[in-house]
Amino acid sequence: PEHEYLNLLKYTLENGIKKEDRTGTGTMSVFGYQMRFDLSKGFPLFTTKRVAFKLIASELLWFIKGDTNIRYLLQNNNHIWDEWAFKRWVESDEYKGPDMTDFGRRCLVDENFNELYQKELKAFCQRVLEDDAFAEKYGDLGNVYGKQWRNWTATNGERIDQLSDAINQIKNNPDSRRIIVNAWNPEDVINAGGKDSKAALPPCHVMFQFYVADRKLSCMLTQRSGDQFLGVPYNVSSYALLTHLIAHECGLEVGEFVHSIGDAHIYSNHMEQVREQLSRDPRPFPTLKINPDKQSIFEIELEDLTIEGYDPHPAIKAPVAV
Ligand code: THF
Repeated sequence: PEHEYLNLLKYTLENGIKKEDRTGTGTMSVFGYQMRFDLSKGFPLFTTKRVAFKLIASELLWFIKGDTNIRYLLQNNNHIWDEWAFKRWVESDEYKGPDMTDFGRRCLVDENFNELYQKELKAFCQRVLEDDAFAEKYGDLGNVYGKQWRNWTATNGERIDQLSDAINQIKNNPDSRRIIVNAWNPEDVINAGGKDSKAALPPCHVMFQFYVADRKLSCMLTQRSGDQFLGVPYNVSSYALLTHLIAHECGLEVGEFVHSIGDAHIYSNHMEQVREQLSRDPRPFPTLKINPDKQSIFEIELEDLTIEGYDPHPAIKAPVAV
């Protein structure tokens, strides 16, 4: 099961092409790769390095709520989206602190700058937690996943709740071949990440589709870009969790999670970490328990989710490319 992922890492080391990228870090990249995980055989939370289930779960619950403001993540001690909100803040006209241009790269090569950056980032997070007006303006990532899943704005101004629609289809029209949630809104993607853009980042997981057969729910994710070392372990567990939650609500068993990635890359500053991870032997996947007293995915909270039997190898640190 975990071999699906380890094989992707190996395949990329052996066949990947050196490719520059937006962040300036450099990658080894392959194009078009698919992995399959049978969710009935254990919950795919990788074991060859420790992966923080709590961070994955709080991020997913944040999407499900339709929230796009990192305040909720910070309240749950989740810092995986900080850099993208921080970027919008330091590029705004209101920011008057030390120059943070290109902070993602500079903090890796300049220890003095890194100290300054860490301090500035910490102050930013603190302010998002404490200052409502500031949080509303600068904690928000714009039209990212939560917005598109729950609150897509149609051209006539009406709102579309794609996630609820998908769940209703699974319940009432399970043979449908149109059970799709699409996060890629071309209008919002224009200039995404740039100054005054509508979204801090164009979605990496572009769309997902559900499939019901034999009373089992399967999910396929189409991802345009996958950071194999940091992001992909999160993405796999996140969509596995989403599939479990929806199956739970709909009274179905879980089937497969199918993961298709367009540009699947290993960043050049993750190579040693990948080799270390590949030297380790995978262990059995853990199991997921969902509080049986809650049915709707919109009621589930962090405390309702438990992972049992997780015995991973130690975590492996790596810098994230912004
Ligand atoms: N950008 C890049 N370059 N990679 C990504 O994986 C990524 N994401 C999201 C948006 N942009 C991205 C953010 N998701 C970590 C994990 C997921 C992220 C961002 C960062 C990360 O650093 N994880 C560490 C531990 C973090 C911690 O403990 O705070 C890890 O070791 O797993 C992909 O959707």
